[in-house]
Amino acid sequence: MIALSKTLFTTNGWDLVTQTYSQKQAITDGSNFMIGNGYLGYRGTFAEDKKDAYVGCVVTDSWDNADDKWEELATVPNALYLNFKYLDKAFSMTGDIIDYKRTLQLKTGITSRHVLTKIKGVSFTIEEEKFASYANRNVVAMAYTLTANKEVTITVATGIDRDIWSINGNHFNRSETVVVNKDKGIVLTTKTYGDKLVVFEKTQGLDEPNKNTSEDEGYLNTYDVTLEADTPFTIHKYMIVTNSNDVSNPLQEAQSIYHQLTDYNKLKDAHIKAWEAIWYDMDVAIKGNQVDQVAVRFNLYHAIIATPVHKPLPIGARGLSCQAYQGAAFWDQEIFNLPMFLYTQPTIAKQLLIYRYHTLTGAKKKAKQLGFEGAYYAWISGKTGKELCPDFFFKDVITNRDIRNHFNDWQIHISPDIAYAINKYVTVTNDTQFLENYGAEMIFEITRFLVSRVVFKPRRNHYELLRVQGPDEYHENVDNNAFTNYQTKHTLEIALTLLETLREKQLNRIKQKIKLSKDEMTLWQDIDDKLYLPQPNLEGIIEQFDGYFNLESIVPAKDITKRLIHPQEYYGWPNGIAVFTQCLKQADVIQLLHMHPELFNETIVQTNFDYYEPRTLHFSSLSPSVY
Ligand code: IFM
Repeated sequence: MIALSKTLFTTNGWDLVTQTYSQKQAITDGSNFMIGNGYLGYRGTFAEDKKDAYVGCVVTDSWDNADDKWEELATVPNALYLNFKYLDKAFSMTGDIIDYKRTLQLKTGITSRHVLTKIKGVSFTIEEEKFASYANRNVVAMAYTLTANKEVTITVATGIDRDIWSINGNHFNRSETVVVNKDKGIVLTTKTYGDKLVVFEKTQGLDEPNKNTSEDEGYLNTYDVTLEADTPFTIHKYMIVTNSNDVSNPLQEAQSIYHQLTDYNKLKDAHIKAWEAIWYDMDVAIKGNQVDQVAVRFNLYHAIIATPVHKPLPIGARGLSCQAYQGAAFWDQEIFNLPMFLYTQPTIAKQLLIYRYHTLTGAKKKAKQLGFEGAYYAWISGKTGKELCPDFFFKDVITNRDIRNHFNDWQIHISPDIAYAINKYVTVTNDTQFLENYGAEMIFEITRFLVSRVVFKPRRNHYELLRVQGPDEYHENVDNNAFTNYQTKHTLEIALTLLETLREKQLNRIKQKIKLSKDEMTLWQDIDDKLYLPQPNLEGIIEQFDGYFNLESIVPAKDITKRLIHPQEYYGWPNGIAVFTQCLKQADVIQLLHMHPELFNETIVQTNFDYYEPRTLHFSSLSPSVY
């Protein structure tokens, strides 16, 4: 066993193993050990777990606003709930546990648990296995095998647990129950958009229930089961999820899947084959260091299961692991997720960009609302591209007052970041059809936005970008953030090159469609010629934004934490402890140098790395990988 952390191990560079159980770890374990298939994400929880263990199945394309503030993906009732009682004592992980091992096989996307426990003098072994099917993405399957060391009769309770984890409240207005054989289905209607989500259970291996409970009792059936001594007894359960955003009749679809599900092992074999094909394209093999190996595969695994492939939808910044970050796309999607697909499964990269094309109308609306032209993409983008980032989301924990952050209207680099990704996609794939049908139009609209956003400074005879927020989110309302300015220049150059290189007929069609005038294009050239680009100073350091060098330097950056009055204080705008210092939240100038290796030589890169790294707090998981 090779240790990955104090409690996590690997044996073979593929499996993530723990033998430590702690309720305090429920949030982290639930995310680390989760399963998913891009259609849904099922948290790493156990069959008997309830809401307090953060049980949740997050479903794509189910955005709903439960509390008038956070539009987020819904979590649906848990159709894999199952537990047993012996002599009225229910099994629990907090009971007498003699042996425990939990595994996530990154190779197959199958998670399992082995437990040996004693209840009232009888030893029970539980083998539980689950996977979010890649053969049928509407299905999560579970095999639950119980063995007792003597003949006993137990009571099994299983069904659909409605009381699930949802961070910002209940997302469903109505629900109705459907019964098929001894199993149940629920048709749920979301509050904001009235979407219908259907959740069905299918149970195999149990006879007739002795109690078929009502909706109010939580949709659970109970069964009396006699276990023969030392003889494994297996129950198969399937959770089926359908959505009216995918099919016109989600109930009919769920029922049809219900009837198709006959053989657990067949479904599992097809699932394993699908993962074999994924890894064939995407695995990164590292010789020697098994910790790095499993870390890379762990990251790939989570990025893969987070990515919807059934239709153009965003990759949530936290994938489908929970509702935090609203199941929505940030710049993470283009800059951090897309490249791994670009070089391995370019059709997925393309679909992510087509998703951005579908949100172009939303981006144009946002630009207009803020007084600009073209396409200003949502900082937090759901299905339609409407800005999902609320004005207020942090609290000043000392005054208890809401903080007005400006992620939604000042973090403008999201738009050129999308142009950057489009250009990269086309450069790598040479997919001119995509460029002509979608890419060029997006790039032109993004350029229009940037052009309407720059400010001309006559005495300096150049254009600047004022009042922005770069990747370092602790410094809002800054001028000429180097990252943003260079990304803007890059977009202008892509747009100007397209004007030269697109096939004439196609270019004219796009120009007509978006009413692109000659004057506009002349202005693009002028801005490209005269956009202010911060240059390395005499020591070779690029200033992150105007005035950054005048701020207090704290090295190492972590020393700043000593200034906290309250452990949960927000570090950034308008008055947090980082604002008047050089402490960065995450890679910013280094982000620029990472994305544009053509701009500066290695000495400049090294000099900036040495300067900025000690000043960086790495308080975003996007930061260490870039450094
Ligand atoms: O997009 C990131 C941002 O750069 C840092 N805060 C979290 C966001 C979502 O991951």
